[in-house]
Amino acid sequence: MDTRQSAAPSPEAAAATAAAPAAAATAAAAPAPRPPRGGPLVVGIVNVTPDSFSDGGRYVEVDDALRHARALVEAGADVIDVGGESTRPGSARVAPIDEQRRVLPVIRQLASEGVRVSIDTMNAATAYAAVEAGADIVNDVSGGLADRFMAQAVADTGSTFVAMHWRGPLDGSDRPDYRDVVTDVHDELQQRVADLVAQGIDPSRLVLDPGLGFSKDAAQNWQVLAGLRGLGRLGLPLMVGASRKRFLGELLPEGAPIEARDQATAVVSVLAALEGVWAVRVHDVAATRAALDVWQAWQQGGRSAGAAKSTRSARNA
Ligand code: PMM
Repeated sequence: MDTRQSAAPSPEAAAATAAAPAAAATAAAAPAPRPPRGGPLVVGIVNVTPDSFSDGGRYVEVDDALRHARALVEAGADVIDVGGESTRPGSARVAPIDEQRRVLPVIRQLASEGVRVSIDTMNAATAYAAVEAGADIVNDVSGGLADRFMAQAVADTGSTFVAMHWRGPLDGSDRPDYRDVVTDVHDELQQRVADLVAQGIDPSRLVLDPGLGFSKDAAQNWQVLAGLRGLGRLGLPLMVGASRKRFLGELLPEGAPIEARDQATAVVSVLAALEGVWAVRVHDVAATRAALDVWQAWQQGGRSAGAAKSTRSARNA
C-alpha cells in the first residue's frame, strides 16, 4: 500500500469545512491556496529573539524582522513562521507578555500584507493573541504539552495546529532513550493526536512534526527522516524542520559557517518532498525553493515524456 503523505488530508482542504470558531479570536479567513507548483509548502523562519538557534539576535527589531520576512516571501515562502521564544537547548523561557511584544507587531503587519503567518509558540495566550493578530497556523514544539490551555486555544480559534514530537523541557534534560526511535516517535505522536482530539481539536486541523533535534541525536534524526513514510501512516500531514540543525553541520567540514548548512537543508527538503510531506520549515527559502523547483521540473519532464510516448503509440495504433 502506498502510504505517502499525498493521500493524507491536507489542512488546506480541511480548513474549508472546519467548524465555526467558538471564541473571540478567530483564524484568518481563507487559507492560502497550495502553491501552483505543487510539492510541500515552504515555511520561512523568522525568529524575533535575541538567542535563537541559528539566527538569534538578527531580527529582534520589528522593522528588521519585517524586512527579513518580506525577503523570504519574495524568495518563495508560502508561510512565515514567527517565533518570539528560542527553543534551543538550555535557553530560558520567555514571559508570554515579552514574547507577544516581540511577535504581535510582526504578525499583524505581515497578515495585513496578505502573508500567511504561523506562530511558533508554546504559550496558549500567545497563540490566541497571534491568531487575533492574523496568524492562522499555531506551531508548538511541545505539541500542546507545555501549556495545558493550548489545545483549548487551538480548538477555539479553529487554527491549524502543528504538533511536534517533544519529550520534555528545554533545559538539557533530554531523554534520547528510545527502543526504536521511529516506532516511539510514531506511537508518541499517535497518543498526542488522541489527546488533542479529545480536547476538542478537529483532527483535520492537525499537522505532525517529528521534532528533529529535539531529544534526538544525529543518528536518531537520520532514522526519523528515513522513517518518514512510517510516520505518514498516522494519516496526517507532516512538517519537517531540519533547517541548519547540528546534525546537518556534522556532515560539513569542521568550522563551516551555519549558513553552509543551507544546501544540506535544501536536499533534505527535496527528499522530504519525495515522501509527500506537507511542509518544510527552513531559514534559507531561496535554496529550498530552487531545489524543489528542480524536483518539480524533473517530475514534469517525466510526465511530458510519458504523454508524448502515449500520443505516439496512439498514433501508431
Ligand atoms: N525547530 C525549531 C523551532 N521550531 N517548529 C517545528 N514545527 N519543527 C521544528 O523542527 C522546529 C520548530 C528550532 O529551530 P530554530 O531555532 O532554527 O527555529
